[in-house]
Amino acid sequence: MKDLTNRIKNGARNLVLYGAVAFGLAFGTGEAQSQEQTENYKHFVNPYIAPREIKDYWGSGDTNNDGVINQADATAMQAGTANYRTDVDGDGAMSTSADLALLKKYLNGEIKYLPGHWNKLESVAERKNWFKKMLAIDDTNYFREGWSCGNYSSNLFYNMNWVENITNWEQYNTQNRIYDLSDLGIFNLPVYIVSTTAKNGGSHAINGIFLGSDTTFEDNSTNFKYWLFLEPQTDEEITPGNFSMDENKPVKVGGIVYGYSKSLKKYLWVTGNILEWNLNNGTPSLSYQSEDLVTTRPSSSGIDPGCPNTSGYSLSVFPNPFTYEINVSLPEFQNVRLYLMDLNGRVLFKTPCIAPLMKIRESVLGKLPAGAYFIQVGRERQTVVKVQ
Ligand SMILES: [Ca+2]
Ligand SMILES: [Ca+2]
Ligand SMILES: [Ca+2]
Repeated sequence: MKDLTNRIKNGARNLVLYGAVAFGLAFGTGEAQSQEQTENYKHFVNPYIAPREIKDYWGSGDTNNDGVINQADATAMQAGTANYRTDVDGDGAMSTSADLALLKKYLNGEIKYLPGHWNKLESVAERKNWFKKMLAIDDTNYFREGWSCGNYSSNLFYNMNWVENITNWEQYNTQNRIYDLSDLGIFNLPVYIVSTTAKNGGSHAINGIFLGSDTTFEDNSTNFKYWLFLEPQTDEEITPGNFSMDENKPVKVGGIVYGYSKSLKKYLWVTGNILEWNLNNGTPSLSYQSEDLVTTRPSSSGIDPGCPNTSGYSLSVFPNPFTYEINVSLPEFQNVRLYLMDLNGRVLFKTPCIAPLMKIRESVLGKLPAGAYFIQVGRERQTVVKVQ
């Protein structure tokens, strides 16, 4: 790590990235809800989803880049077409027989999504696995003479995330032309720039991505522990107390975004933060969140895909009160999960809903103490009471 320490020391002198401009200055109350809000901004304040609604990104499976993933893409792969979109297993090798086999599985419905379809991924493990693969492919961690930590962090942000119209940004043209923009947004992953303080006291810039939680009710973007932080100079994971993150200094998540300011009546680029925590011996406490920050996973992302249809239907749970068994009746097949939780939202049991009538049996319920619990299916929640 000596090499990294020296590079950070050298770089820290140049680090003048953040702190002066917050989104609040450019996007006051209500302004971000404006019709004139840019796509870039809408995605920037939503750490759950890919930065762009496109198919032109690493591993998408859209071999011929026509915006649709279908048989023509498999045919083109079979005929030898190879590009970054054809590396659907994310191993860095394009258009291999393994990639083709995986794409075919997706096309014939054997799998619901490809490993790079970020918005559809259903578990932390899937998201972490794909992000690590893309990080291994991305070359930001290769040494560049004269770069500061902020340069590495910005470079990873550009490659993973995106900035709309960046070449029209005055600051880009005066200060930032050192970046190779041929990879701008190529990975289409919601990676942010993270401002920290290094253990030597210097301002430092690293990166982070929200991987979320498999427990729906903890899957909140303000929850520090569900972010993965990394050192873009080495690709290593960072936790409080590592050299790159002093465990007693603030951690700020942000980046660069193109948006519309109603007060200034113009489109502009802003550097700023969507989230800040104070660390105290490594324990985070939230100190700022953008008023536009999205804090629940959008149902269209593929989590609980039946959710949009579940609002308003009545969940039938019986008997209630219960002793050893609960039946949960759905009006029709719903591709959602069923959760049993305590009153603090802690998940005690979960299962996919595979039939209109679900049973939670004695093996699960027998050992629960008497008291009140929640049953949650999709967005519907009911209180049930266990009696002895
Ligand atoms: Ca296609
Ligand atoms: Ca591959
Ligand atoms: Ca890398």
